Amino acid sequence: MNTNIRKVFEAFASEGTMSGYSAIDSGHINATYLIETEKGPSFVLQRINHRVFTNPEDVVANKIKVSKHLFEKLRDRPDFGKETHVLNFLKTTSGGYIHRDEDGSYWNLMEYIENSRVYLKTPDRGIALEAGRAFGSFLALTVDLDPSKVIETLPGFHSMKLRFEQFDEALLNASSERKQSASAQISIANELRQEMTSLENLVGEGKIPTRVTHNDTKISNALFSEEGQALCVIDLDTVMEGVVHYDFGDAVRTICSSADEDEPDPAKIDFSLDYFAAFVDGFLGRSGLSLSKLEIEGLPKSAKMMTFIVGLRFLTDFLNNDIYFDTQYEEQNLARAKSQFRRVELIEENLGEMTNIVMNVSVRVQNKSGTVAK
Ligand code: GN1
Ligand code: MG
Repeated sequence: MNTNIRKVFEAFASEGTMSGYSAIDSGHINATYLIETEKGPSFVLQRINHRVFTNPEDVVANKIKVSKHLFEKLRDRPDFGKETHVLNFLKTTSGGYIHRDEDGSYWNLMEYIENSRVYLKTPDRGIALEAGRAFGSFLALTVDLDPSKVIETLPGFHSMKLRFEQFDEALLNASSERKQSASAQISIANELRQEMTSLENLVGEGKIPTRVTHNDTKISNALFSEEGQALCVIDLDTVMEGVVHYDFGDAVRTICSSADEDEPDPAKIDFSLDYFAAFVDGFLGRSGLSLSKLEIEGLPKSAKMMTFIVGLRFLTDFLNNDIYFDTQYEEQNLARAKSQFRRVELIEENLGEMTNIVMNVSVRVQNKSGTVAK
């Protein structure tokens, strides 16, 4: 698509004249561009993939709702605008936060947070801790936002049952070549089928409270300062009602490994308990997040479950001939699935230690606050 980025940018009521732009390639669904202006601030322009997000207006409404809520909670803090930021969306010249271009594509624009950087992989334990603090704080700050007021833009997004239904359907339609190349991963998925639905059952029984969750807490969705402080959680496309385990588990998937998301060689994939301990310290110990006993107990296992569900989705997309996630090379979705399933194995091996870490940190937090998790 040969989009006129300047024209799209000018549809928004921002100050400044565009001097250049570049694509930010880390996402798998939407297209994102960094817009530079002659003298003023930079911006982030995003085209919402409306094949995936069939109601882009709802996606943007959720992003605005959550950002406004965060802004209200943080605006009076002394570190606001320095070490703490909230995404700031711009309106179009005709009002509203979405621009629809001539091709029918949907766009939204945010201010770029100056002097910030992202990591695709965790470089050290300090970043793991700060990432934990950022994603934990996000949940602590949105705890008073009624989840039913946030629109379910992608129904069943983290539903294991739905993801297995989609996998089963993909298996029925897949080519024999693709099934053959993915045969080991197909077996792993089938073996884990029962175990992986246990959290969903607890949620269904109402035993775990729902809340507003981010739902895509990979390391690249937090911004950091050059000094390594977490500044802001970004990519609010999937904010919806969920449970703490979605955000905790998905974060562990990327934060506790220094391998690429699509690293196909199992020998090159690690799981760092050291990063995990730092992440838990940030998430539970330094974020102000308060959880029930049942929520805390489910955290270690949620890392396995969320890593698995993402792997299952990559595998399903591979079987479907790569129709959902962007791919840069043949078999990338299979490589991504292999890599996630290897992480699942490593998490299983480390589950005992992970449980000790979670329990130790949660006891420390309770002792400090004088409350006991119920
Ligand atoms: C997708 O588009 P991106 O990169 O922010 C996906 C997430 C996956 C992630 C895996 C709407 O996120 O669910 O966890 O890829 N988003 C959607 O990297 O499906
Ligand atoms: Mg995302």
